[in-house]
Amino acid sequence: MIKREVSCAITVAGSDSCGGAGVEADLKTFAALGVFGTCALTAVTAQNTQGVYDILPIPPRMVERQIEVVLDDIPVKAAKTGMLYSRDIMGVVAEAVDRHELRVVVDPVFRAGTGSLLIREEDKEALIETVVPRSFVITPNRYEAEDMAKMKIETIDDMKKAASNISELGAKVVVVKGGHLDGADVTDILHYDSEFKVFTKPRVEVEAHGGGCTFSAAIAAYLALDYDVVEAVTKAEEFMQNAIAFGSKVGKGRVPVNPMANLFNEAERHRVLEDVSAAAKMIEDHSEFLPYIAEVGTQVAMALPYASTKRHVAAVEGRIVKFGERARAVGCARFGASDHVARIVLTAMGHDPLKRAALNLRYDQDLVAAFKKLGRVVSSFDRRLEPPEAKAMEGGTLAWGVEEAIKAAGRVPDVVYDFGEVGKEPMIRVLGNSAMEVVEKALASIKRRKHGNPN
Ligand code: PXL
Repeated sequence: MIKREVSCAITVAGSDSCGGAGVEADLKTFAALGVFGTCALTAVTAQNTQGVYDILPIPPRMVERQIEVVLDDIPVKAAKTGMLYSRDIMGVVAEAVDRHELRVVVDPVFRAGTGSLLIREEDKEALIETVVPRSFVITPNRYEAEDMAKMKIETIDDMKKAASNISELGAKVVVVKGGHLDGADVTDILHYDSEFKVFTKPRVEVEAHGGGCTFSAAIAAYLALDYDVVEAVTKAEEFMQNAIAFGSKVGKGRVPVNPMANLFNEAERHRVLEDVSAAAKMIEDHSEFLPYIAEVGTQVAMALPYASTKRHVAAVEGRIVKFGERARAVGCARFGASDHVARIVLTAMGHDPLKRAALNLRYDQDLVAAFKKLGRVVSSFDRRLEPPEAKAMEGGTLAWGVEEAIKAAGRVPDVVYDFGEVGKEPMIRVLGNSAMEVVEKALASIKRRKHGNPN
């Protein structure tokens, strides 16, 4: 057996039976980041996405035994704590941190997102006295930070002040999370060595579950992987954006975050590039496409499964253009190479996550008719009807137009066309599950179109 080095971490936390938070979220996060996860359970909760129904604490002695036997055997490089429930459990965790000189990321869990207390009310102060001073990183949300810093938090300056207060309690690095403050953006504050780092990101409108657990576990995982602490927090911030945006709506209540979203994106990068390359080659190799190459160039694009920006969409660098009597891809397939067609894909995925690919072709009435003849769902939009405010919105005219076409069809159609306007070429877009699929769909319709060149 060849020994392969793997970084190990431990989570000391409660179990969440719905799988979205607690040790379940922590272990998924460790695994998603390539870290071997171990755990010591502090409590079992009977819980679903709507609430916490029961809590069974684990005897402190048993919490201690789990930590001890794991650390005796496995070289753990970073630790995190979640729900610690009682003063007695906090005591054994504090002793273990001292004995093993653990670098610990503390998620100072007071309540579940659904509102239930996950710590005995009378033991909140014990957390501040015994656990906070031993934390390497602590990650309070607004309310936890208010409790610990003994002040109200309403502004970013308040968050900074609270972070300073909490560091005076003995925490080395403080990350105050701003998700519970109002605003279109969310700002988190990192306080370290008397310096501040500010993270601002667009708010994802979702009632998430397990976000705090996943974030602190991601920091611990990056520490186990030897990132320095500022890098570890920065990377954990990035990790959370997709984990929250692509949560799994599995129950009737809150939406568990998805620690696997980034992993699945990574796993698909190669396949998506290959698919776009093969699709571009198919367009080059089939002369039937030549009359339909758009004046502005034809683009074929495909997104990763959890795509939120054009950086998650692969397309042909420089598009596919007419070059003499051939269609030629100007460059290679690359993520971020498309604006327009990427926008179409991202809009379609907002309605049907499987519709990850699109292709634009020059408008031709008979080609539209051929798509219909082959039973494709065809829809359209009229640029003249676009309200002025839509132009200014993210995604602009194309996002608006594709939304209109989807609304009209009642689903993501196979084809969206428009007649253009002054300075805008009329266009057909073919949508589908993969780059190859849209190109094949288009070729079938081109072959079916009545003979003769388009005008
Ligand atoms: O998010 C904090 C948290 C920690 N631990 C357990 C939880 C939750 C939230 O629901 O259930 C076990």
